[in-house]
Amino acid sequence: MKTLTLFTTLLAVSAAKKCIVKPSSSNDSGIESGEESSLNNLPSDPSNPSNPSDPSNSSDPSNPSNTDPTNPTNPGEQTNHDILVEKARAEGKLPADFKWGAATAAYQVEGAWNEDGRGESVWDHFTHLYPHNVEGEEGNEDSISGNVACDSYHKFDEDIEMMKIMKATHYRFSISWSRLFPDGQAKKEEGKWNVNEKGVEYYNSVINKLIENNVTPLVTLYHWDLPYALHEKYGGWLDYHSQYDFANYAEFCFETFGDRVKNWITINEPWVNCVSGYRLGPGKAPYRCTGEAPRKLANETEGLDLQGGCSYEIGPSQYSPESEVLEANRPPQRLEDVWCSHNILLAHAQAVKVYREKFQKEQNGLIGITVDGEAQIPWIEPGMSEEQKKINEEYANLAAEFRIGWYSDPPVTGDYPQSVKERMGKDLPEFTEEQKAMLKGSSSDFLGWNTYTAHWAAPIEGQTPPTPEEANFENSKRDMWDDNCRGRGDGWTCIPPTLGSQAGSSWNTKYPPTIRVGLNWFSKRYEGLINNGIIITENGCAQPNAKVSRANDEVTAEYFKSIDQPEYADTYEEEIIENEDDKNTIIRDLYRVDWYQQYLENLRLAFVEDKIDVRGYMAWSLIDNFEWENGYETRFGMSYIDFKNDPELKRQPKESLKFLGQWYDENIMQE
Ligand code: GBH
Repeated sequence: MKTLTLFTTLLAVSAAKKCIVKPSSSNDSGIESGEESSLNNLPSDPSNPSNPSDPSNSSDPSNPSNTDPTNPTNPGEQTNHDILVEKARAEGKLPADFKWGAATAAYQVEGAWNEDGRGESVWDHFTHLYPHNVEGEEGNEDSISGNVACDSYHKFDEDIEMMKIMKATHYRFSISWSRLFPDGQAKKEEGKWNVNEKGVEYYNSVINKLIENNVTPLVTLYHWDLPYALHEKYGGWLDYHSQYDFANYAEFCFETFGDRVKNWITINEPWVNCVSGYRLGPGKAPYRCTGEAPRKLANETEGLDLQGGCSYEIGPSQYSPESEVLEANRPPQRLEDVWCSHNILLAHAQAVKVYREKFQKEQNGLIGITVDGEAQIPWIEPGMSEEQKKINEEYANLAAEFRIGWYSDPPVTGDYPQSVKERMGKDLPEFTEEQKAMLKGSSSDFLGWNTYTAHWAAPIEGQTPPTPEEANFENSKRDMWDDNCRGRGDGWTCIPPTLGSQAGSSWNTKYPPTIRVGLNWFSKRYEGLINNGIIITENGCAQPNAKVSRANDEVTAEYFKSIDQPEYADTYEEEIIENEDDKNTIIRDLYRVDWYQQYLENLRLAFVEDKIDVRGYMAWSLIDNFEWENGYETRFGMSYIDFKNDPELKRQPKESLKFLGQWYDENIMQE
């Protein structure tokens, strides 16, 4: 273990000092880049007049030190938050109103999938229909679905005990839409909602228990568990009606829980929901695959073979009011992920509109979206010319506009990035003027960002950007490389070097400056447009396990030494790897401790030195849980659950959970 401990301490210091990789220089934010920029018509007034009400003066009643947000109508005036920030920066710490906690999602933890009137979600339906799409024990349905998961539906008290160990001030959880509205359609008739009362009881008790325990709820309305009924009715997010059903469901939640919930996230990770669910192969429900699946299951998805797990099962869909109605049970189509993204962004905006118009003034809460996306690191090689470095920096920004800006620009600035529009051509749906006005500022209260891994970016040699005539989905990124491996063998296997060491999930590599690079990127790009900063709504890793290949370690280490960043020549000893038969290897999660230590140090520096307005950090995840297609043995939790042998599903704190409690004491101001 020596190597790791030593490495951990060294790293905390050196990562902190050296490794902020700046986003590309002159052209980095896309804002000042003149004609090229989608953002050159930004309003000068950050208070977003397009929003019917603004969230000024709201406060978080359950957290008295937290007098969010700043008051945009008096920009000169010092708020309570500003004072806390000043005090904290002077001590090199995070402020006393920093939102500190852990995150989970309903389908991954609740279980009780068919109890008390809960309706089926796409995840119930598709894990049951295609059991081979999830890693687990053949024939053991509970091991390949969220049927039981952590049973938080019955064991929420135990989850709270875990929060206390890390000294959480906040807890991020999601509401299962189909637990409240089994058919997905919330309706209010004669003052009464058609809601499943048992579901309401459950979330009321979760919220009340949190508040009793001084933990502030941060609630996600949608974390990928679309009611199956809406998939069957109109193909879910492919149909533009989904935005209205989502807004109705959201309205119920604001009306019912908004007296106590002051922090709302509309949608979790629209990219993953749409790209993994509707294009990349059968990783995520509803298992639509357009055959592209470059990195996974390439053979099995050939010919859109149902046995490969791609599903034709879908309702008739109308992408937009102008589109034709596509027939039910059709094979997956080109651009489904693009339309899903379009409609889910509109759904977010519709829900925010409801909140702003009917609830925010009175309830004084905040609302925003959570996007995911790898911060993009310009590829460098020893001896690379300054000119090439510059080009790579430009491509890093371009790659970030595709990967992140596609989802974060519309809710902030009101439209897709200019680069995405130009390169996608007619394949990118357009927002109407009315929709742009509705989108603009819809995440101006705060922006949520889930950050795990970074990607390198650079142009691809011999390729040119698409001309306007060539602009379409397929050509849009043809000259752009962005990945955390240098290359991909047989469509999936990673060719080293990798960007950081391999954690316990194939895509999950450890590169701690990620968080600082990304925070700087957002902050530049949206300067003056987000009133209450950025919240890291997820960050974490799966401890390396038996499934992880370490074949790349050496080449990766050599590479980082060759570019003078030896601190990322990350190596760890065999004993760090989880062994399902020895729970000590799982509880002593030193790889994860090191991850948190380094990422948090980068977060601290982003706040203290770069003066980034970052307001919260939610670790993923509080407890081991259902890791989607990777099942239960890819563990992101800071509390151990022995899913295989313990029918009680007892939670046991790992080292990392205690480490976070200690980090809180040492790095966050107490007043
Ligand atoms: C989060 O997303 C989820 O919100 C959470 O539910 C989940 O449990 C947690 O991660 C851990 O996985 O290889 O090209 O397909 C993580 C963000 C972004 C990570 C996309 C995986 C895969 C890219 N994800 N990434 S690709």
